Amino acid sequence: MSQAERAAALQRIRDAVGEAGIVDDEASRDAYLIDERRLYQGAAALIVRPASTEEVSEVMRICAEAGLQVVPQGGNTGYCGGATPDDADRQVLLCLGRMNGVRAIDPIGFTMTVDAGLVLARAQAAAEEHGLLFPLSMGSEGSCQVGGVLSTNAGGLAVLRYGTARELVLGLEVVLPDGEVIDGLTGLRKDNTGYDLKSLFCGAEGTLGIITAAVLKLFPMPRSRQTAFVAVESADAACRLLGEARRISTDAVTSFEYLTRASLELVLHHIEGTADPFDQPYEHYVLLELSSGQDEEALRAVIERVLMDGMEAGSVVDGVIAESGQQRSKLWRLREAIPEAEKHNGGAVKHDVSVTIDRIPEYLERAPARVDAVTNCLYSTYGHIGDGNLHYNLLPPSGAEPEAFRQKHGAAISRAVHDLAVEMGGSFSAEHGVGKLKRGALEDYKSAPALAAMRAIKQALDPDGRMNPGKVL
Ligand code: 2HG
Ligand code: ZN
Repeated sequence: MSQAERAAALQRIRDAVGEAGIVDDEASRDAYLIDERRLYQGAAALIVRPASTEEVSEVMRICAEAGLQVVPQGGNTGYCGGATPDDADRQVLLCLGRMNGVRAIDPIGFTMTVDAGLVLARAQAAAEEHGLLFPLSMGSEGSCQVGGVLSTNAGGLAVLRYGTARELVLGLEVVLPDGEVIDGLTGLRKDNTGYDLKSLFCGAEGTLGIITAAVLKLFPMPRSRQTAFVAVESADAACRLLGEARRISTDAVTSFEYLTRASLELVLHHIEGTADPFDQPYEHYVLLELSSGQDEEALRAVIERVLMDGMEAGSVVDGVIAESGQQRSKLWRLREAIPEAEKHNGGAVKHDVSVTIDRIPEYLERAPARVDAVTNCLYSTYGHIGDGNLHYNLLPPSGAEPEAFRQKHGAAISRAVHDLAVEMGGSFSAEHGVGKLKRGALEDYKSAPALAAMRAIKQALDPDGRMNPGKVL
């Protein structure tokens, strides 16, 4: 394809979406071209923001004819550079943010049909207006978009109870690389007719097609919620407490987050308005949240019982139960602000590993020796241990320059952290996906037959390799 032909195709895209659908202004372009963690400076021939599925389809058709590559992008909050284009001549960055409507809510079937560019917090609010719950929840919910969280199969803070993004989808509308549209916007709970295409596009990170709309599962809004911040005797005690909390509450545990003293200290040091809930330091903490259809008083009795039993068993050493919505937010802030605190501290070499829940203590016991064999680090360890998911983040020792530390040791540290997770039957990426950052790891750790199957699927749906090239595979 000649320069002139490419320019003509780009002009056709401009005509298809109109002026409002193009980001030309230099100052605005970086918000799309640089990723959330500022790991990559991207480049694109055009940044396009279509307003409808028809426009997405038209853009895809033009790109297919002209051999242009397409990188889809939601709220640009991903951790692995999966939505950052890297070719100023051949790549079109396609952002879904203008497609942000709620198409329908079905209060009988408990479903909601939304455009892919709807911000997650708005999806939650739309469900709430009908007294219903869309439970996917994460730190970035004020800016990440439904299409992005589905494409990356994001996790977050309530996976233990409601599952990851993939598990919250009933149907998808997807535009394929050639512009054809799969209209799978069904609210059917049962449809056992062959390959589960929606599950394929969830987690594909835009390498197979573009999710333009989804039918999401909704749930009854819990009548009560109880939150406790608990000091536990060890990571092993945290895991035992999880089992007990699930048993005692008959599965009312919505979130079960683990954090170490080092992570809490980062928050207390860097985040204004935070305070230690206890009058003495402990090494291990859990943030536990229950929600149910019982009234507040009944659920309060349940969480008290969980804590009391834990104290008697020796796993809980201290605890505070939120007395108000405000106190609940304060306790959550201690957990949710850890990534922000790490950033203020100069950043971290971040990880997102998983093992089965029963092996979390073993992972935590074995990992430091692996990391220390690479270099001396500070540890910020926390995560969704109710899902067996740890953010095993390593910071430079005090006095070391963060960027130099990352450059010199980042790759070897990550290898050590990932090797151990995979050796223990776990994953090198539990909830953040693969993108560009962990493409090498996928190659290293996935089995040859699994990789071959993934490549065959990619080849079948995107034979020219034009969808989000250089990501995942
Ligand atoms: C979280 O659980 C996010 O807070 C971010 O997944 C983790 O910044 C991180 O390492
Ligand atoms: Zn996380």
